[in-house]
Amino acid sequence: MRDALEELLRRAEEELRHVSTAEGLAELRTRYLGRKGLLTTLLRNIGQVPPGERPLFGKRGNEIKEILTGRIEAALASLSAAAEEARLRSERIDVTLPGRPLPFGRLHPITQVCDEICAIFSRLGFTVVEGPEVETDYYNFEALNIPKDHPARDMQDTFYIEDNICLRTHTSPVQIRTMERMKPPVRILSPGRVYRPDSDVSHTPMFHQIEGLMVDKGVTFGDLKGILTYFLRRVFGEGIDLRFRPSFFPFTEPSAEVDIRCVMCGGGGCRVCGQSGWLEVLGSGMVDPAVFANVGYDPEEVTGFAFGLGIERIAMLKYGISDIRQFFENDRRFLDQF
Ligand code: 2U9
Repeated sequence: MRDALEELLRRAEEELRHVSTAEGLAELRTRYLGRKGLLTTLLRNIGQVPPGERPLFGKRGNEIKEILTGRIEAALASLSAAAEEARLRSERIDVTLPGRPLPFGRLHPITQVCDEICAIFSRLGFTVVEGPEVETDYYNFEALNIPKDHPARDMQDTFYIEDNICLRTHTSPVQIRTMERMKPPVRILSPGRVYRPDSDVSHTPMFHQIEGLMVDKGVTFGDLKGILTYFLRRVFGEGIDLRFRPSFFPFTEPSAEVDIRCVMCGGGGCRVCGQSGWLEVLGSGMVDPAVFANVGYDPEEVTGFAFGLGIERIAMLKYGISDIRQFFENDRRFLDQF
């Protein structure tokens, strides 16, 4: 019986040498040391051993059990150490490799032109103010003296969200809100997104506007002309030729549109200026007394001028871009030029 024990140990050690997986080791452990395992069975049959040999048989059996348990544990430990080693090796990072360069972002041309315009006016004492893009009928139209039957109210010119709630069609509501909050003197600039249901080479349903407003005692049409002339010279160059042409807006009286000599043909007439030699760049006027009354300003006390321009239009003229939709296609070949 003692020989059977030694033979079992020899066989188990021989098998251990050939097992190289955790599953194989687990199987071997069950087969030898499990409840119905070879060693367990042998020890359970101790009754067949002559009584005098039983103590030694039992002692040796337990030793073999410990030897095998130890060997299996050691083999398992060295397997998992090897696996860990392989994992570390495969995940090794070469920290000496140069980093991958990230492409730098840049400001969108509309943002650049907007910033440029804001910088020019901030030197003249104008402060930038912003406001909601979803507006009430009152702030977008009523307060600006745009009556209920005005064509600009038609569904085709305004995105309505519900009755009396629309996407702002201009940034003028920001000026109304600001005047409600502060007393004159007011010198503000309101850049931002505006929305109108138009779409062609010179219109997109969303575009960007900047409006300006200056209100104080004694502001005149001369101030309007002086400031807008200074502004347009800064943007389009000192040598630019411009003219103030009478116009009409419900919120200004008198009103004027400002044209610059065509940057494409120099005034001779071309497709861009519709053969007129002039390009319209902005609208302006003296704030209508009815608008002042709506915000609680006394039209007998203060006067003011306002103007509005489309940023896309200014950028298109400045850079000679013929299709406004290019600003919104996010084509890097286009955007990277600015
Ligand atoms: C208040 C009072 C008056 C803003 C003005 C214009 C003329 C104008 C257009 C230019 C091109 C809009 O983007 S565009 O289509 N704007 O012609 N805007 S006067 O007048 C105001 C604004 C606010 C309280």
